[in-house]
Amino acid sequence: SRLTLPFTARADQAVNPVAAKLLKVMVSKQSNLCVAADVTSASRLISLAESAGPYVCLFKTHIDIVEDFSPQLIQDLLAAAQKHNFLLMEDRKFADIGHTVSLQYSQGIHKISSWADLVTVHPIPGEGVITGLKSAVTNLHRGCFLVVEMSSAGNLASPNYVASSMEISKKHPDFVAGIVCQTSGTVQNPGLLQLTPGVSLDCQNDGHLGQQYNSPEDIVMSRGADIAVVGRGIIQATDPAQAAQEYRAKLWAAYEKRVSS
Ligand code: BMP
Repeated sequence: SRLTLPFTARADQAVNPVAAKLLKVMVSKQSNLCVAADVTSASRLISLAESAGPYVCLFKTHIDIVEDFSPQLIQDLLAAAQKHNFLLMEDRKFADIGHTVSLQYSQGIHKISSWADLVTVHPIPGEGVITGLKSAVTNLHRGCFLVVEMSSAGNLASPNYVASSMEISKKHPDFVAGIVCQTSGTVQNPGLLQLTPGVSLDCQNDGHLGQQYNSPEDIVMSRGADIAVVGRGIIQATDPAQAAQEYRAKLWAAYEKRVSS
């Protein structure tokens, strides 16, 4: 099954080329850690890419929170990604009709499709949200993660919603690299990656803001994460490089335990 098959074997089963590439990066860096780079200045974003970069397979941005965004920032991010061998994911959570998301993906000041290997998408609009994104990127190696379940308290993803979302993912294996979800039964296909946020060594939640955290072991062993997303656990640490190293080691050990069980 997906949970016990090693990443190396799964890379051969991935249909989306970015998923295959990501799996290979994970194996070569021994990292199933994605850092959520939720910082609001270009210099902090780049310094995080430099400090956490060696320990992550994926660098997840919310590019619209950067106060001093410029095209140079994208050049710097791409250079860091190449230097440290990680992929870039813009966590845009597209959630509109196909035509609108095709513009949001490729136009505006951020021109996301020109640099982000991966983006996140809410399946709420139906299949058109994916066909819209695909229509903006002919010939580029791009992919998306479908957000089918969220980590936040009281989120509205019912079992029905999750099941229908997975049906949508099956129709677009060329573009869907993986699934953002919280439970291990959701993703069966070994060619798809499960990305799971809500990971912390120190906290159970973030107070009244709704985030809910699990430990690295839980997220990989019980909740089925292939890649764990860590934001504040790393970026608010006194030493982000050291924190990234610690999360990477714990998450990779949990993955090795999972595949050997
Ligand atoms: P933190 O580890 O600081 O709580 O950050 C989690 C990150 O993952 C944030 O960037 C958030 O946007 C994202 N995220 C999440 O927390 N839950 C989800 O269900 C989906 C997300 O993308």
